[in-house]
Amino acid sequence: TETDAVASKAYLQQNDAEPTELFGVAEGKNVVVITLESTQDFVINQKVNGKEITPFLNDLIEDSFYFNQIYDQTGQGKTSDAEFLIDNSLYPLANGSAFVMRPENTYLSLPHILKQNNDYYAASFHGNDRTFWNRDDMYKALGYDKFFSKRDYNVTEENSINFGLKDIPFFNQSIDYLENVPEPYYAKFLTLTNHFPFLLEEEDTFIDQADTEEDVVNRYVTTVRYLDKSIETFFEKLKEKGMYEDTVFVLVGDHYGISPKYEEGLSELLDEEINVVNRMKYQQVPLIIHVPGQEGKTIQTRGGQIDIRPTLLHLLGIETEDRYALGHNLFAREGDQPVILRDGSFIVKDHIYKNNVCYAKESGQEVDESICEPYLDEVRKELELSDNIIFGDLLRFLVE
Ligand code: GP9
Ligand code: MN
Repeated sequence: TETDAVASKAYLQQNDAEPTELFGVAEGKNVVVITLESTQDFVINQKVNGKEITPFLNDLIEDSFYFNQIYDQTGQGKTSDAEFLIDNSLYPLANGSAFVMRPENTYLSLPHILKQNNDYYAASFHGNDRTFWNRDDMYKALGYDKFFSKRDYNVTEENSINFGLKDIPFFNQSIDYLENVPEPYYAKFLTLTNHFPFLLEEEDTFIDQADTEEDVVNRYVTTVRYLDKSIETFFEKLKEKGMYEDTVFVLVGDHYGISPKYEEGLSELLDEEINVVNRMKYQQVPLIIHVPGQEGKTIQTRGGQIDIRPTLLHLLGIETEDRYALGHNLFAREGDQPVILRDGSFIVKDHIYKNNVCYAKESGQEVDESICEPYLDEVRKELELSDNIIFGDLLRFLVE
């Protein structure tokens, strides 16, 4: 009801801390978001048989804000949940995909905010069918002006694999469209090739497979390497066309690639034992924010995909006070706020909480529940509030 909406409003507004010296450094720039399909943070700066899996991203990180403690907060909605988190700074649903279940809602999403502030044009680019994850419907609610989907690309048997159009031709063809998109723009690119079961052709293989007991893990390395190459090509083309300087880039892993079923292979690859703490670490996804001309920095602040929007808006110089977000600006995040995963587990500085058990990160051992207890209420309240907003369509009461 409207009363709930007003009550939520107070909570949602209490979020953001002090402005930092980075406020507005990317003001007015175009925004390019790239979701890195199934990319987990462990691939960054990781070598297999002496070769980097992500040489381009490793270089890019040197000149970027690289957040190396960011957790995957998606649920069953996979890529669509990652998009939901980025655009709304709300949690996805506990069951199903909000894209499929709540496309009729009013959202105060990133495209709407950018439209209001600087008349940004919003476009999403993806080589798959437009109905997948109900994107064609949901994008209207989220405020996208344009969705370039499979029907807009030249998709042939040669340039496709697995789910569809390969990432390199995807970026190549996308650039021609991007050139004609009105500026400033918010453009979101959803990559696809690095998707389970991680299939790749010989001609696209730039690194040897790993040699663990799990073929899935062995192949994963090669498809991540291909994704890295596709981003390199994209950046090269953007530079050639003079479309690089005026853009802020956000690259983020959408969710895990190696499911618990194949974790033995991962443990072999990384030479780490499988325990609850390492498992939680494998839930981390890379978050790279690249502002051309800004000095790079690795930032250890803990966070999740929900924090991307407030962090980006900070760089764009857009006040977040009235933005109804559950995320926090990662440049200013203070104290020991828990990073909350959709299943109710959470991570704080020295502890993690998973399946109703509290663990010390350092030892991996179970500790007394009273240590995690002080966070439980906040965690429950925050997930509940997010669900109430979505199921009650509460943001419709708050639109100015
Ligand atoms: C398909 C893409 C991949 O369009 O979103 O699907 P997912 O990673 O969500 O399984
Ligand atoms: Mn995905």
